[in-house]
Amino acid sequence: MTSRPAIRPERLAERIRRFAAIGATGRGGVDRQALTPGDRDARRLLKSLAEARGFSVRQDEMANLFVRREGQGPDRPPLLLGSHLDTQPTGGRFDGALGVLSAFEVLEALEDAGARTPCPVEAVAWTNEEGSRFAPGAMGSQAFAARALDPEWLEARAPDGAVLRDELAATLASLPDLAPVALGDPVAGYLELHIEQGPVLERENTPIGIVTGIQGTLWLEIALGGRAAHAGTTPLMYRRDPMAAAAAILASLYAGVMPGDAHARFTAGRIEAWPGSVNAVAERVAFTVDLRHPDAAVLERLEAELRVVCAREAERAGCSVAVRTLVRMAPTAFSPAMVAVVEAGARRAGLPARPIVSGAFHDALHLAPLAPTAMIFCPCREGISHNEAEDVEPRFVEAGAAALLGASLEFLERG
Ligand code: HGY
Ligand code: MN
Ligand code: MN
Repeated sequence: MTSRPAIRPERLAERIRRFAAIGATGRGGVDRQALTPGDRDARRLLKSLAEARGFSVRQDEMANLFVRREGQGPDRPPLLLGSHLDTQPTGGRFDGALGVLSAFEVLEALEDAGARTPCPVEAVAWTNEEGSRFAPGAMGSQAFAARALDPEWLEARAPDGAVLRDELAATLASLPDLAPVALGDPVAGYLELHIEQGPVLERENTPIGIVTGIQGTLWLEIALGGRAAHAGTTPLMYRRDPMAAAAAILASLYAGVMPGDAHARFTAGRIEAWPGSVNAVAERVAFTVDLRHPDAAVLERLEAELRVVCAREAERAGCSVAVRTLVRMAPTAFSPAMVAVVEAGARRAGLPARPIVSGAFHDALHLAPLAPTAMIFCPCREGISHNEAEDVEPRFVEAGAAALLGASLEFLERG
């Protein structure tokens, strides 16, 4: 090693600005949803930055994108650093991108220092982490860990009508001639830097969260079927109104069931009515549920209570009800050895840190069964995320990247 690898904060800040411009919204956020032209533009930019530094770029059949810096043992499994480049429809500049660009910054810091690493180090951008355009979320990392795509995913339709099969093919084709990576290729270890997306670290003015695990996540679609009717002539007692059933279900869950547990996170984020006419009782109403909890048994109990409420209120309204599971992710604990690497990395960078459990799921959840895995959090302003106002103080961006570099060096030195 000719010099100590070091993060260049201004270079990283400039990268974050360049990527935030791809899909920039008028309110300071980013709309760069998975497998859209904007997603492809970001991938092309990452590839060109990588090739300018002599790194190799590869992708697998789920379009997960790997930027590789060779080590002394080219056949040894790589240390993977990464996150995602896709965003929510009204997302922020840092959710996902901070992790991918800080991972790239670590590769550059190693390259700048002429560092010789025992194994390759790769920055990875996982496909479709958000899951808002095509469910489930964390699709790319899930396929990588399962060593296969779920064929059902290929038929998934986005709210704009696009079909995943076509969008994936277009994305793969947008980076022709890349060397292939097999899904599930061996990985020596995985580290992910991400914004906390909650208020804890900022409130404590702690620059680094040592993420010990991720809470459980359940996504459901509740579909209610009734009978379309005239809004003006049909008395309420003659109706079979799925909107009335949905309202009763949501009122019962928001006001009754969920407040009973301080750790429960219940969200109905999307609701659709068909035919959607102002003066016709709906025939069908469907809404999504995102339910989370750190305790698997409690999550199971809350799901059971939710299903009872759905059946009861649908019956009261004379409607049918179908509950479809879109995503089921069990609570995950990261490997203590890798958590210790993150702790040592923060110490090495001279950064105050504290343990924390992630309320959001991340690609690290799927890597955890595959290889020693852990995450690093940095604070974001007022914990706001999945919102165009998402923001991170420059000092926390620098701290996060420095902790990622520190943890990477710790991991590489422990061999
Ligand atoms: O929903 C999540 O937890 C992730 O941020 N996509
Ligand atoms: Mn994210
Ligand atoms: Mn997100």
